[in-house]
Amino acid sequence: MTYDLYIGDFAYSSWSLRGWLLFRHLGLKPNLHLVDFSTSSVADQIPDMAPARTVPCMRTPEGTPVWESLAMAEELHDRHPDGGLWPSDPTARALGRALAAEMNAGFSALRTECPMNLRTAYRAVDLSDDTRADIARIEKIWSFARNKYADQGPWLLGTYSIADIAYAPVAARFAGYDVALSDTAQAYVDTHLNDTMFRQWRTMSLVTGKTLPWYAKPFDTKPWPGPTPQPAKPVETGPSVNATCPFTGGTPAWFLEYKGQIYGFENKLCRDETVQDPEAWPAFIAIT
Ligand SMILES: N[C@@H](CCC(=O)N[C@@H](CS)C(=O)NCC(=O)O)C(=O)O
Repeated sequence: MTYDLYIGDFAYSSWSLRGWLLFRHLGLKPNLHLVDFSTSSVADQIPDMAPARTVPCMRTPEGTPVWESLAMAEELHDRHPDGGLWPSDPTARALGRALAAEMNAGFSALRTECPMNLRTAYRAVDLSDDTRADIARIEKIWSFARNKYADQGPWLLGTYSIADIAYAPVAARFAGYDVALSDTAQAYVDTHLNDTMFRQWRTMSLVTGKTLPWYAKPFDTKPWPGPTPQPAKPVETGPSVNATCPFTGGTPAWFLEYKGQIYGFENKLCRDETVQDPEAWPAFIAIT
C-alpha cells in the first residue's frame, strides 16, 4: 500500500504544485492521478475521494482522504518526521507554520488577479492596489524570515521546508507577472526558479495538458525569467549513446539531441520533459 495523490493541471494548479512538492521533497512516489481542468469540475472527477472536492488531495496508505494542502503537509510531516518537511528547531518551525498558514488563508487579491500560469510570463503588468498590498505583506514576512535565517541557507527558514512549498506558486506568480521586488524578495524568488524540483514541475507543465484560454491575460509577454535551459531538441531516430532509459531503465524508443549526441528514453513524456530543460533532470545529466 502506498499513498495516492490527486493533482490538477501542472501549468495552472498552484495548490497541486504544493502537493506534488511535498511528496517529491520526501522522496515518496505516490500513485499519481491527474485531474483535467479542461473538462468537468474537479469534484466530479474525484468521486472516490469524497468529501474532498479540490486538488491536491491524497489518500493515506490505509485509505483516509486528506484534502487541503496544509493538512496534507502536516500529516506527511507527522508520518515522516525525519523527512525534513519542517526543521527540527522549534523556533524555526513555529515561524514556518505562521508563514505557511498565512499563505493558505490569505492573499486572495494576488491569487485572483494573478493566477499561476507557468506557460507564460507577462511584462509591465498593471496591478490593483489590493494585489499590491498583498505583495507588500508577502515581502514583509519573507524578509522577516530571510533576515533571521540568511546564514543557514537561501530558503525562508534557511533550509527547504513546508513554508517554501507554500510560497513556491507565489514565487512563480511574481516571476510571471513581472512584479518588482526588493533584492531580498527577488533573491528568494530566484531560488525557487532555480530549484530542481520547481524546474521539473515546470517542464511537466510545458508538455502536459492543454493551454486554457481563460487563464490568459491581456498583457505583453516576455520569456520565462527562470534559468535559460540548455538547448535540446527531439529527433526521430537513434541509435542513442545510452542503452537504457535514464528514468525507467527500459529500452530507448524516443530520442533527443543534446550537445551533439543522441540520447534515448523509453517514454515520449520523459523525452519531452527533458527537452524542455535538460538540467532539471539529474538522472539525464548523469549519463551525459
Ligand atoms: N485551500 C485548498 C485549495 C485547493 C484548491 O482550491 N484547488 C483548486 C485547484 S488549484 C481546485 O481544486 N479547484 C476546484 C474547485 O474549486 O472546484 C488547499 O490548500 O489545497
